[in-house]
Amino acid sequence: ARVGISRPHESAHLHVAGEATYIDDIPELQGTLHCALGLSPVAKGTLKSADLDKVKAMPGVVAVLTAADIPGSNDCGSIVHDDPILCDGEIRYLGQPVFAVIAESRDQARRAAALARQVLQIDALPPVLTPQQAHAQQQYVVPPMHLVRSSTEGGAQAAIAKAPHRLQGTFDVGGQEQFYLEGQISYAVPKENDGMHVHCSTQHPTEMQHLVAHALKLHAHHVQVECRRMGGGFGGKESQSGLFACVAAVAAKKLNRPVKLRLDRDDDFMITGRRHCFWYEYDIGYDDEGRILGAEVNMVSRAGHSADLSGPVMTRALCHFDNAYWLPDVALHGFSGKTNTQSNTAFRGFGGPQGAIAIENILDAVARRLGRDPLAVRRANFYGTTERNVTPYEQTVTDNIVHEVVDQLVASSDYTARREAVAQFNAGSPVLKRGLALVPLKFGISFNVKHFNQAGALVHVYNDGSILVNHGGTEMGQGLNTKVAQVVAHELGVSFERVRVTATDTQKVANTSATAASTGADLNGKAAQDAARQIRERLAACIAAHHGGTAEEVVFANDEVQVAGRTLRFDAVVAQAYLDRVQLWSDGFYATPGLSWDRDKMKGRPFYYFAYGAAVSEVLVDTLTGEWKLLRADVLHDAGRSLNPALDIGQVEGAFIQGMGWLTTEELVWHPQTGKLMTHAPSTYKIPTANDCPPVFNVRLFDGPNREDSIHRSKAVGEPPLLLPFSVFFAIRDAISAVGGHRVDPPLRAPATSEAILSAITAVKAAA
Ligand code: MTE
Ligand code: LUZ
Ligand code: MOS
Repeated sequence: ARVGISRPHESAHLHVAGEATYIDDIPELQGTLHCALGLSPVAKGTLKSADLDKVKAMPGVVAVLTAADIPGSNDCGSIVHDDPILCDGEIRYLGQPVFAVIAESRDQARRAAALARQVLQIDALPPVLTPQQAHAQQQYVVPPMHLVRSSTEGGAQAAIAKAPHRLQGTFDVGGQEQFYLEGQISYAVPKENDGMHVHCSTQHPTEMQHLVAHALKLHAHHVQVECRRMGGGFGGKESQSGLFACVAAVAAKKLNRPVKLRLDRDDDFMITGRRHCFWYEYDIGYDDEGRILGAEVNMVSRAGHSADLSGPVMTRALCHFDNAYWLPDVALHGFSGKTNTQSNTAFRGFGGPQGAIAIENILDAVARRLGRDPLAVRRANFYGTTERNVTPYEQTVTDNIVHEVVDQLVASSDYTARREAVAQFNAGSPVLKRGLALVPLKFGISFNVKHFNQAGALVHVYNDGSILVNHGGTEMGQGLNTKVAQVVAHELGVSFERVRVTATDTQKVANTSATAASTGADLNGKAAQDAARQIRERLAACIAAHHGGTAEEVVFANDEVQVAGRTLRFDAVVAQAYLDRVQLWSDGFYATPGLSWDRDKMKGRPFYYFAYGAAVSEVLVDTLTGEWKLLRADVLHDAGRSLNPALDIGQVEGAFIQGMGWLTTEELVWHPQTGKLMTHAPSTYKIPTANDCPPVFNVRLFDGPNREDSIHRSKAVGEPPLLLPFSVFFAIRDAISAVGGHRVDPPLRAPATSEAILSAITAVKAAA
């Protein structure tokens, strides 16, 4: 078997040797020019004038372009078309690109672009910066959404009113910068007869192709977009690589020279959006066991100046408020607040984490009020397997394994004994407090936009027996190409080394979806399998015709082919098939079955299946300084029958630490008057480092196949584990709760920075 086994990432040896080619490593063509963007120094207003002659006079500058230079539409919006490439007169956020400088060198372009602060005359208006402000003004980027399920007469409010206990409150969760190591970059090369070839670091080459074609007033067939790999995407290159692809292409077209646009890290922070911060208002009814009987929740996100993917992000947030819990009566309302900030976008989890952390925070608060272990309250609310198993959006949960996952993790992590030990430690330790928390997850797999759930692939078997695979997915470090190559090798019964995967290219597979929603291997793996299966069947028919027996009896394994009692080399079979004029290449296609979604009612089956997992974290908090440490984390995660356990464990570990950063150290601060993002570099924006990994980090995969017919019964693994570090946040909350003898519910916001921890401790002490 070539699937189900651990093997290194197909480019690992190139990554570690610095030999993997990223866009900036492509040798530059003669005549290449460099681009930098002039950014608005004001968050909201009207552009009055721009003295661009001053910019043009700078050394090395070849041209300065504005919106007027775009031959087609000045729009790089994805889904909703409300996103100008360059400012059209209305200033929407501080950092918005207003003009593009094209110069002989990158340094010259950047120096000239930096004149933006001096040459732009803007009539400034006060900006709207927070989700609360936008909500108060009913200013949204997409219409409000409502997900309602009523089991009780009168719905959620009636259920809350009747419930034995009631909890009302608010909660704040911050945004997060993707911080891909390779920043946004595009290199556009004009081709003959109106052609344009764009090398772009993007999760979505097809979308880039469309945006560039529209901007240049060309057709899709004029534009080729190619990406061998990204140095990380994390959702940040799903739609937002578009602006840079368009600017580079517009400049290349206008000047008829190759143009490269590579952002500086600070500019990347100032221009592009990130994970949406959320603000919640909730009203909950619950019983003595902590079971949630009714929930009415407002979720308000900071969408930024345009829609981008904020609508689908909010849909996923609303569809993940249930997490692993059955909620009979809910009324959930999603508001995507329009603010004068960068346009927020996809980030690992795509609103799912923001939806699920709200119910987790509520359950934690309910447990504190009842004086019960939060794990007991969580368990009391779990989805059942045959009843209590319909989600608020009316999808039946048929694959629930949350009970098994949690039971196994409770045992392997020694949860019960450690809960005791933590209590004992805290009883004797007035300053340092320990905290422990176990949090489960359930995450829906499929794009919540149905037609995105399709993929194509192209497999070539050359007549020397070597194999080349191309598919619509993109490689961003997650190991997609490795998994797809494994699937093809398995299907043709050949060694992994025989299969080579090439760059994603819009001229090879057309009309692809973003590599997103964790569906890369599910979709492209199936499409590549389909292509490989067709070639195998043709080879089998050919070789059976020579040696006897039926095509169905031919076995492909270990680079050999068994037919009618003989064993032939795979190469020899391929060579024979070529002589027989058998087609040795094939396309393949896949569309996820069984999906349905009514956008207006927010009901249907948006997900093919669910991925599950759970984590236990133990922390130590210094209650005088707010400093803390993760002492130990235990994870059990469901990747179905993993295609490659080593890659999947890498994804789980990476997502855990990345999610921990979101919930603890990564804080975004916009200046309350000017609207300037103050945390626009690693000096002030703190992502986790190797030192933040816990000294004990036990990560295991749950053993069990996907109940749906996914590729080799595996499950998507890219995003779901981002929810695992909720356990870190709630362990910190548990330690703070210990300060008040667990009699006061800590008002802790995320990220739980040391400042936030101290402020929660102060509040707990005051109330205790
Ligand atoms: N892993 C690495 N190393 N780099 C990335 O950029 N992106 C994540 C996840 N894991 C990412 C990653 C996100 S946001 C998604 S949606 C999935 O990978 C996409 O890839 P997949 O569908 O092939 O899992
Ligand atoms: N839905 C989703 C989407 O669940 N994940 C995504 O990444 C996405 N992207 C675009 C539109 N819908
Ligand atoms: Mo991932 S946020 O779906 O790119």
